[in-house]
Amino acid sequence: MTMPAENPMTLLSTRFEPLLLRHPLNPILTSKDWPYPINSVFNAGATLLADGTTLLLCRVEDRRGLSHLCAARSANGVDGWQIDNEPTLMPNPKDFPEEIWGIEDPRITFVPELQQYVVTYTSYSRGGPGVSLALTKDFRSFERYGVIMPPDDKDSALLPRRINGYWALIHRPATNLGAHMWISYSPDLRHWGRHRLMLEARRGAWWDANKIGMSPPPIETSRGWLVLYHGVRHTPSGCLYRLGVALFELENPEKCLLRGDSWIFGPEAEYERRGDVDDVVFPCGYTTDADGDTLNIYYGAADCAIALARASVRSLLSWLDANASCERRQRAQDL
Ligand code: BMA
Repeated sequence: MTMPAENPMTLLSTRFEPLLLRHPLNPILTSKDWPYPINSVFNAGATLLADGTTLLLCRVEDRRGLSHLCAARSANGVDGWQIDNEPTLMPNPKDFPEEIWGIEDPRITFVPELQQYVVTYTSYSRGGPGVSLALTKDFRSFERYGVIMPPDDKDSALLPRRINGYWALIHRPATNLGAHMWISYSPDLRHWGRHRLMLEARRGAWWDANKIGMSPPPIETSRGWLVLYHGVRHTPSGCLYRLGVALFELENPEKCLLRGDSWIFGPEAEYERRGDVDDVVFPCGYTTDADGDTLNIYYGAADCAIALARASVRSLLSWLDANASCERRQRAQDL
């Protein structure tokens, strides 16, 4: 009998210790917390400011159905949020027509070389979702670079440093043949090329078949870039968004070293299972505690609220060692 490449015995021996622990105060932000009328708040980018404040750049859906971004700041990253009294970054379709139906799902990368935060986000237009980029020093004023990856493309984040002299962007172009994660390189953040397939959606019955996308920006560890990604399972009663993990080579991030076979986090709590879109956990950001190991992962729950789960980099890496198969690239004609 031919064994599938991913060894089922690995799965049978897996003990499902939770790797991401939900915060007891979840959900930590909902529309009720907002200082102006909105429909929902979810999918937030996250970063630590220089003074230790946690900043979330939240996707806020207004009561027309269009999204903008709004900043919320907290001293402990859990409660006491100071939310901007008005939208922080609004779509600007006059100058950026690709934003006509809103801007969504920001990911934040602090780039030491630029001493700025680079925000990549989905700009939604008649052509579909595309990837846009903006720079900021303070999350009050932004320099927009406009659309950097045309539709249909989303789920992007910049790596915080150059790789072999080039900026590297992970993103998720979609075609009717599937939606996989790609990486592209640029000398100046404006012109992108050397596109490479980074991680493929699996096929058939897998939890991450057909459609995957990066979730928060990659986490740099001594063993490689740790990447949390979402897999979308289409079921007769809707989509199921779950989270998996993979590890990529530090100086060659298109090379996958390890990929977990099973998902590590999925919708279970009531606020994840029921909302505007049921059964969705969708992290777009994380911060790291001073111990250098504890991750605070901020995720959208059922497209209605923001929740927090904690994880340990060390545990994620040991779990991958025990539960991952080495990623095998399929031949180009299989795509
Ligand atoms: C994805 C994105 C996310 C959203 C999710 C579930 O395609 O649009 O913003 O949270 O669907 O609706």
